[in-house]
Amino acid sequence: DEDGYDLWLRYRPLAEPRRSAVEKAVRAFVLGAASPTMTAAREELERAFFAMLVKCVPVLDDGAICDGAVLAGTPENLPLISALDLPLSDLGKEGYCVSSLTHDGKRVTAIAANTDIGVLYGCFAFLRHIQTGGDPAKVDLAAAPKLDLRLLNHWDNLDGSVERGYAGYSIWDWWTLPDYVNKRYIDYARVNASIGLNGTVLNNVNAAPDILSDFYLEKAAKLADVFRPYGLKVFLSVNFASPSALGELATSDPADPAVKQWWKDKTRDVYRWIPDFGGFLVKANSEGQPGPGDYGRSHAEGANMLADALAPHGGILIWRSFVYASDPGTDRATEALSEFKPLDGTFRNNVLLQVKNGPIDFQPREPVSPSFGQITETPLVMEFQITKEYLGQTAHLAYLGPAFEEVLKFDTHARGPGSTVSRILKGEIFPQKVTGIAAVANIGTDRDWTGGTFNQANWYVFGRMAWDPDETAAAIAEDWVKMTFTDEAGFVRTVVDMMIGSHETLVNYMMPYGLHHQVATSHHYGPGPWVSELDRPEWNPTYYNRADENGIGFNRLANGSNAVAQYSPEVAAKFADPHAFGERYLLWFHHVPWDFPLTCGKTLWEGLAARYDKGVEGVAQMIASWESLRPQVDSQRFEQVRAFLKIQHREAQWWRDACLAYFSATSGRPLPEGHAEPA
Ligand code: GCW
Repeated sequence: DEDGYDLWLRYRPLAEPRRSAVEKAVRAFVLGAASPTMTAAREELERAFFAMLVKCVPVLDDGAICDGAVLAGTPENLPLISALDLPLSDLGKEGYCVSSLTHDGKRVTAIAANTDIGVLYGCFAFLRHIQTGGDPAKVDLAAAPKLDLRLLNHWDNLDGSVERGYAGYSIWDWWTLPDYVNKRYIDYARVNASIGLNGTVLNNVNAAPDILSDFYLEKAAKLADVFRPYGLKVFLSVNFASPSALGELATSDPADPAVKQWWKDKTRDVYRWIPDFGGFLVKANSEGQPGPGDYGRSHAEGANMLADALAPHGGILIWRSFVYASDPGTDRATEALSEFKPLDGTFRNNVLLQVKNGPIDFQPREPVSPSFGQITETPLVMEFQITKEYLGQTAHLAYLGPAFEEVLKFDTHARGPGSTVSRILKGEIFPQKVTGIAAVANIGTDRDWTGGTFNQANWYVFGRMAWDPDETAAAIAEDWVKMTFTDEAGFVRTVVDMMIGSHETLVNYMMPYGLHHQVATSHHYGPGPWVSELDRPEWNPTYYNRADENGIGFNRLANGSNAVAQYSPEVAAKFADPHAFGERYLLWFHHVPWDFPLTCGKTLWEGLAARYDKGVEGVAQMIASWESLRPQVDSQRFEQVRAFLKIQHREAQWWRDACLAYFSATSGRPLPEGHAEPA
């Protein structure tokens, strides 16, 4: 049985004839001179092939190559690499190439890069090739990451709890650090390196000021030491009011010279602890967090003060654009851009603005945030959410690959057709000195890290898309399934199909046709479309659905909140067409009568009911698919997924019945004929 701890680095004994084929191609390792990273590479190769071949593969000295040698190194640490004429100049600092070739009459595999970390990434690429059934004697891989910063954001609190975490407690044990290094920290770094992630923000954006005390910095420094060989840089979230909150100054006003000096000194301390520290992440003047606005200063004044403290050390300041509630009369969807557009161009050049994928908050489906395309002079970092706060949390199977892909491929038309979000992130539309992408992690102390096997896939797909935002969700799912379960073709097809359809299925039973924020209060679990009594208007589901006897949906057109005007004219025109994009964003942008005719010929009310039914049916189909795979999955993971799918099925019905009951009551309409009876 499997407890899932190994995630996709699940090296299991190979069966014949594959074992012999792999053994023939992997007879010995020839490795570049040792360094912490090269040691990590060597250990990974040894661990993996020992497990897959059930025998030790020897490490040979440089020069002594044989048939089946695997050479891993850089031109500097393994001179042989220079003799091989590999396309290293295209690979940059983190890229790799892995090639089967003949050298001195010997058939060898070269894993080559310009840097040690590139070699480690190349080793993982070679292992993936083997794990996914590739020919061990015919390898031809070359890749370099398309984005510079590829970050996980942990919303981990110093007391060990995780905000919006559904997989146990924080894996950082602040009590026993720095003396005790849990092996899990090393595995965490390995796993992230295996998908090319290169940075991690250790603590919650709702940041405790204490993280900047020496007491915690020493612990964070220990984690940085553990992660360093794996290319993973440490970043910290900081509380904007730290100087005053820590009792060291009377104010945290960014215009105060003492405050500026405090941050300079503090930042210098941080770099003393962590010489290659990545930078700070800040949530300011958002949901009660302090910020420059508390002192009448702008986001730019606040961000620039911190950027100035970081600049001498080469550090990066990532400022979040997730702000709202400036004025209760304003459409929340417009607030981030309205706040930051006027500041565009006024940030220091080591400031990056981190923008959530949609304009509200990680809803099952949102149109792209208008900041992508409209913020043109400040580098943007995408913020996705891996943890499924609004998507069924632990148990619901929702593979996020297609959702990420939908956002990354979206054409903003910011500089004519082809101005996709992916290209904006890569700096191809507006020049960016540094590029990046981040996602809120779903990692915790659960044995399987993520509280369920299929949640692992969301960590995996984020890493792969961070490395290459143009990869497809389907191709990545296929790799993940092969590495996590088996590469048997029928099995892979069935599971990939389940995964690819799962996000749309969830949208259908939770919030079809562009509905959003229909969740119960605060924990965000389960339906609550009727909730209307919360103090902040923009927290109420009724604020978003606007359902009454006449119709439903949020009018964001020119005669409504005019949020469409924040997009380029081409995109705005499409959003203004209710039928565009397969009616995916219909009720996001339009308030329509219940009898509004849909493309399919149904009225909106009939269509809505049909979508909820379809969502429930989609889960039933996933159950049937999964049941058919029982013989091919170990019982532990099989039973967990099966039990989770049953929960999901029950809760899909709950969503459907609760939402339709509410909309039926508000519209005064009976459930459409033929609609499934409430469960
Ligand atoms: O998604 C919402 C969450 C908050 C979170 C906030 C944010 C960290 O409900 O828990 O706080 O967004 O992104 O800052």
